[in-house]
Amino acid sequence: MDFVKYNVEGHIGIITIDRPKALNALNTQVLNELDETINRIDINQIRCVIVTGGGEKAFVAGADIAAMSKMTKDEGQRFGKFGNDVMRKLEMLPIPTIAAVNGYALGGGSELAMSCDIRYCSDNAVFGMPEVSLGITPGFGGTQRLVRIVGTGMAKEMVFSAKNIKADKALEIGLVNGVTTQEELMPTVMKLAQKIASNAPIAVRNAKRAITDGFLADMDHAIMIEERCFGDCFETEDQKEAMTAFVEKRKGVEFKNR
Ligand code: DAK
Repeated sequence: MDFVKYNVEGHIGIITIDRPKALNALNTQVLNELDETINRIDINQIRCVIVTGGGEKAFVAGADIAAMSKMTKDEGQRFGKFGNDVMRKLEMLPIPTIAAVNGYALGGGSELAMSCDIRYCSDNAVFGMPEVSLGITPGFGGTQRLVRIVGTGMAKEMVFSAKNIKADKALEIGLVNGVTTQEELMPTVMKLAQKIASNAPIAVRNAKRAITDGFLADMDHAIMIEERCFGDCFETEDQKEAMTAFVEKRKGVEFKNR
């Protein structure tokens, strides 16, 4: 792979969009490689995935404008559909995902970060939805995910004005969960990923499913989704062992993902 790196550290998978000369902009090749990388993630081993950008300036500075500038309508539609499919595949990964936003996250870059469950950023990060300034609408789910994360008023202001926001504002509006220095970003996110990975993997996956699926459902249906996810955990060895350990006052349960 030329532009997407995948490293595994224990139970953590780290995806790096690594095209720093173009500020990690997403062209068809990058999206293809990201798609293949997501397909390769072994969810029996990996319990949390981190997505970040190569270099020190950008997470992802958007879809590749040079490539898009020459696209026909059909090519634009295919590009948009494929990008959307990849973002959706990332969003629907059964295990938690964290975006470590280490610089510019514009357009498709913001949309990639928003396809992750959790976002942290460095203090040099810049978020924005500049699409309308380029004559297009957000096309990788930005109009839909931003509104669900920050609410309609703020999402509409960002999308209609194409104004960028800095890390402190992103924190204030809930677009990110935390801001660190650049040096501290990966250690902070790794620590969170390890904490997630130390919990019962099937329970974490079921909790992700309950939150994601339930969020889009009406409350009666959402509660049923939660009940199913909760009930399923009682078929697992990890639940039996964790609760038995508690009753027997044993510490340090090693979860088996079974
Ligand atoms: N695409 C292509 N190349 C890019 C790029 C991008 N988005 N962003 C940066 N680069 C390249 C620059 O062209 C430059 O290349 P060279 O000239 O060195 O060859 C290199 O990266 C370094 O960039 P700069 O020299 O511009 O660096 P600066 O520090 O001066 O400025 C910047 C950084 C991030 C403010 C600036 O690069 C910038 O404004 N970049 C563009 C940001 C942007 O507007 N991004 C959003 C793109 S719109 C669709 C679905 C989705 C989308 C579209 C369609 N369908 C449904 C069809 C998504 C759209 C978007 O993401």
